[in-house]
Amino acid sequence: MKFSSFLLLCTAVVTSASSAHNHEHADQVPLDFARFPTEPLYRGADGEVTADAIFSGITTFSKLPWVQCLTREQDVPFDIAFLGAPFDTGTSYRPGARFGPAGIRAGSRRLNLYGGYNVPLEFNPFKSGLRIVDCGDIPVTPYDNKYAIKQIEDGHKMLLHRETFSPLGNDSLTGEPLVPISADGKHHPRIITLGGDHTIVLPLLRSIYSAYGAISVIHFDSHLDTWKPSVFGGAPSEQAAINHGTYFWHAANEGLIKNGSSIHGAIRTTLSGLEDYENDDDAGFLRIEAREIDTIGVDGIIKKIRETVGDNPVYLSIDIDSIDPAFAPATGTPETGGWTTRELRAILRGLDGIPIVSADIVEVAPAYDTNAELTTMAAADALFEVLTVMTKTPLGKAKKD
Ligand SMILES: *[C@@H]1O[C@H](CO)[C@@H](O)[C@H](O)[C@H]1NC(C)=O
Ligand SMILES: *[C@@H]1O[C@H](CO)[C@@H](O)[C@H](O)[C@H]1NC(C)=O
Ligand SMILES: [Mn+2]
Repeated sequence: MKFSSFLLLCTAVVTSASSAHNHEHADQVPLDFARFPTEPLYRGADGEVTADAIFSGITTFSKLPWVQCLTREQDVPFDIAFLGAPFDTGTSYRPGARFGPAGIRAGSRRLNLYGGYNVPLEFNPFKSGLRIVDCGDIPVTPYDNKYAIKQIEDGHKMLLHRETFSPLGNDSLTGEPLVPISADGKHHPRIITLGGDHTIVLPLLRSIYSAYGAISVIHFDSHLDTWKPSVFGGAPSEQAAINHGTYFWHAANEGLIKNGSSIHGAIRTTLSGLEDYENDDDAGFLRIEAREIDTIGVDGIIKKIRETVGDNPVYLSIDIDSIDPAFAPATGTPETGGWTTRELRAILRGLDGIPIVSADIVEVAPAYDTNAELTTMAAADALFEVLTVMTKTPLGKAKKD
């Protein structure tokens, strides 16, 4: 009995490795999946009985297959990768986001192939035909920020320039193959980075630039993060100048952000003065204040975002502190008066159809969480919306005649 189920498992592994593209979702079978007919815990719609339980086993994001993308398994193609960046030595207040990747993975246990149908978006991202994997974490030194930032850029870039597993498909109107939307004309897989404090977005945008050029950014955060180093902690040294309040200032000055088609949402921080907003304008961003949820509402916010980014390729960065600390307390610099988890999730679903080329969630510091794991669960659920939107939207456009 044991031996035959072992054989079954081997067959499944061999099949998924050798077949080009199958519609059985073999690639998305949860990590610790095992057939075990005598002690059924779950019976799927097709009568398949498994011993896989949501509270058991090794924890990857959504129990996705773990691929050692940066080391031993560099030849395994994928379409979307989750990737941890456990860096938190750029924070100004509470440290601890280095445990974010592990925490967010733990918060994602209940989201997987068998329970992954997103009701409002009417789609199961794990059954999209795309191959989604968890690549583990980028090795990040906690002793040298300059080196760590380079490690994050190089790790992300390595994955971004891999072959994709799935072809783009054909345009539904013309039947012609879609062409990539990248600046270099190539196909690129998408990466969802688990932070880490927000500093990591500087090396991530440097990597994105290598494939897409300057990119439109959608940024959910209670803070601007476009502060000049002289205003935000950067006075002592060149290294202090790169931190979680200044990385967008550096990114804008390096030309990584598309001016005028990038936008912040959920802003509610106090300022050094109104000149912070002038400085933010110079960095190329429009702003949606957190309190606009009470005036224009979720639909108005979605409309403003869509008008700003148009049909540009978009990089999405989510600071968990965009959510109110009542719902997501475990973060580096909490600000009251934020959005509910429900509101942020609805806004993320409103991005459906926007070509999001990569994304991150940052500033999750699990040590400050409740015993009920509110924050890590909110982070994982927000990413579930992002993953659904991504899998519904191919990174291609119709060929122009
Ligand atoms: C796309 O169209 C090509 C012909 O241009 C065809 O060979 C291919 O099977 C189509 N692919 C899909 C996914 O329909
Ligand atoms: C973005 O455009 C505005 C308005 O034209 C300009 O003032 C600002 O310097 C630009 N920012 C960057 C980073 O190029
Ligand atoms: Mn923030």
